[in-house]
Amino acid sequence: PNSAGATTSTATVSAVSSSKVPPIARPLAGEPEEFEPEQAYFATAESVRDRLIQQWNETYAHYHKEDPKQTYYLSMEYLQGRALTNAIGNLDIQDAYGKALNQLGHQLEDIVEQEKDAALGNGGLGRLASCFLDSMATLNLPAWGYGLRYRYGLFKQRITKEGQEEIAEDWLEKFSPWEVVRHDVVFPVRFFGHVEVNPDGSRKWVGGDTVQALAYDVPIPGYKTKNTISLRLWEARASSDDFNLFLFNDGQYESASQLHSGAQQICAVLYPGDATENGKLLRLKQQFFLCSASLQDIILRFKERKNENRSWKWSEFPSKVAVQLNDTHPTLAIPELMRLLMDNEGLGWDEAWDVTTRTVAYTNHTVLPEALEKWSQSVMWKLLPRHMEIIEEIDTRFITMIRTTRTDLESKLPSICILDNNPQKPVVRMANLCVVSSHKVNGVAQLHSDILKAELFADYVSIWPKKFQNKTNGITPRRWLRFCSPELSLRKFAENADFQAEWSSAKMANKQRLAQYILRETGVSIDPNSLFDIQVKRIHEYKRQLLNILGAIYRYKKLKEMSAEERKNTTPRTIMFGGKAFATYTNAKRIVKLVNDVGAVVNSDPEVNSYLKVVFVPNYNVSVAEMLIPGSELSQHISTAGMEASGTSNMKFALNGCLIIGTLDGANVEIREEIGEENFFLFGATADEVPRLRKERENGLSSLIAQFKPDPRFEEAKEYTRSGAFGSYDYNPLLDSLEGNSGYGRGDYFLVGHDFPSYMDAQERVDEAYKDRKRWLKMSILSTAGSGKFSSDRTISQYAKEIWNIEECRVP
Ligand code: 26R
Repeated sequence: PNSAGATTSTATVSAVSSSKVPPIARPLAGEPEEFEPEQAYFATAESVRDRLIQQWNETYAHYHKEDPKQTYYLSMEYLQGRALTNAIGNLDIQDAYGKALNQLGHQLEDIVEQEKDAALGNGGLGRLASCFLDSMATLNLPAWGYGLRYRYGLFKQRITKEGQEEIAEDWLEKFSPWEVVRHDVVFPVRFFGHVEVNPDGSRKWVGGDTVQALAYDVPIPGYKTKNTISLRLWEARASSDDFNLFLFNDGQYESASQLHSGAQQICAVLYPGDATENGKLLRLKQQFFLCSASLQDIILRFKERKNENRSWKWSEFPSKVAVQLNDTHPTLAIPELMRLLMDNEGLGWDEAWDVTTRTVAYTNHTVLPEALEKWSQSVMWKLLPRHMEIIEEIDTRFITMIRTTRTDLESKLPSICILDNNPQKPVVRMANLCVVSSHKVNGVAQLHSDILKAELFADYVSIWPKKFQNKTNGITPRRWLRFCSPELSLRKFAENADFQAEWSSAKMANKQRLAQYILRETGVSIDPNSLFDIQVKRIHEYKRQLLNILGAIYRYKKLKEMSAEERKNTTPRTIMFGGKAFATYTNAKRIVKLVNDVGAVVNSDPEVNSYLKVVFVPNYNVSVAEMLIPGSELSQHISTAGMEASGTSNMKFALNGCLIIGTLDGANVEIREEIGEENFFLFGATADEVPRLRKERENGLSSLIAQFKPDPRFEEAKEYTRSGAFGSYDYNPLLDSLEGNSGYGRGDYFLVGHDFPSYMDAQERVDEAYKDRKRWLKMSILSTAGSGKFSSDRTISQYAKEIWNIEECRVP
């Protein structure tokens, strides 16, 4: 880290004479007075970056001196969003920078919009990792984030007549001022090859292909502290000896550079499609690449520190190192740590296993069976032969332990052992490997952790009762309140009329800003006096955007049937949707199309469009969220109970004084507890009812006993859609997934039909509550006031204490 600031391409000049304003960096070409907004952004960013680098160096010098235990957070995803506002805010220098830019004829608010989002993640899990880094730095915890530097992040979403279109997101098109390439930090990572047995019986992985992992460091500033930690992102490079100069000079350009392009593929995109075998192999390579490079780095740092004080033992490793696995994606860290300890450092199995299991902990983020990773054994043997030997040995020893000490669990072995040897498709169950090898396993909300213990991991709980914990997710209040809604956070909460008026005008200012944004991005003009109702998250059937849009369709139909007089008694609403559908997820893409089609009809219907608008906000990402969330009054978190592990946008909305309509799922349960049940619009089946309800639906299908009786309002909304009210696109396949009486779907597996009536009733309660301004404002204030628990500072303090066993190490 001491060479962190080695090269910058800028000269720093004092933009103005006053010593109170900071120098804005000057790109080599151009005078500050003539900057276009983009140049002004890069110059400002570099000036801020230079400050961060200084704090960064101090932080690592201090860590080096104190040598505390450190946490290494391994994640395939980070959704950092923009960095400039956050850095300026955390450094607490917004006034000075605002002033400096003003003197050059710019507004800070406009300049920050020039920055492209770093979107190296999909959704909740990636954003959580980024919030965690912010909290680790703020709490002065010695910690690092490790990830991959994807050349293209999550695709950009464009909406056309066909629905969602995906476009490559070139976030590095110009360059990122927030990363520092570390040419001195390079590790080799091997793929394929074979295992050699040495005369002494020890084993070594040799042959195959080797690529180089090169580090790029991104500074993560804490809030109002000097501590600045690193997000280290690895990039894959071919080593220069792999370039065949002979072939190249012979005119065989492609063969000559084959290995180069092979290496470049590894970090080319986030989640390459895995429909093909090649795609699957590439994803596995990505995961191993992250794990191997990070662990080599961690071990090297440990040895360097230790060698300074002469004698030490490997058994001390877990007192200096905690590794946290963000879901199963970095599971290969487990066999890789075992391999490095045994094959490189000469430890025996027992000692290596002791070190590994005391070092690694695992967080589960989902119970959806399709998201529980299983890798083909044959692909693994080919790509990582030594790791497969180690995984087999872990499995064998686990099975032996059960057979000798827990005969009562023998019958469970087929589901709890690691290797699934089903001859049709032998796989490695990554979650099982994580549970067996970690000292702690946690879920991300109380309900989710309870479900893990009662269902998915129940048998393991009886083996290791103390291994399982809950760590309810959180969000950083810096990015998600203070820096995105400066007005709300400036006030202490209260309940008097003056305060309510201020509260209301702060919200109105945010709504107006949002309305302008919507007009600019979609051409739809929305009324800031209507109720702003928002659902933004990845498009997924379990998250039930379909429930929301069918509710909107029903509302539209009823408005059409009303007289002009009757309409005046309704609560005007603007329903906004945003989110990306995975490119190959057909039903999710149909939902995007339906929302857009409904919007097109409703918004241009002069009879009702002053009472209802339906808007799809394209390209939902972190910076769009920073615009939408502060302007929201109602948000929808309406997943089928038991299916959303936690949710984190629910926390961001509540923190911003937005009320929630939601099910008893994920962190909704705890949010409702904190802000009071009278301030939460609850509906729907509970998690424990879901299995029985699904059974009933199936019974209905085979016309047995307890039949499911569809709600007439639900039937009406579907029928209206099928009738072509929203255009000629064929919505039957999508709607049939809610029936279960066709070849499509799983018989309304997500219980949209079951929950529809109670959802509509809850929506009526929303409309009524909104008419009573005072009551609504009180509820809104109480939402913000009750959101304190969901700060990621609380979450991270708990990880630090209860899993990592690390302590603050504050830079003086
Ligand atoms: C490997 C592949 C199949 C894959 C599956 C699922 C890759 C990524 C995911 C994303 C998942 C694991 C995710 O984002 N989960 C979300 O994590 C959030 C943070 O804990 C939760 O709030 C949210 O409920 C959960 O869906």
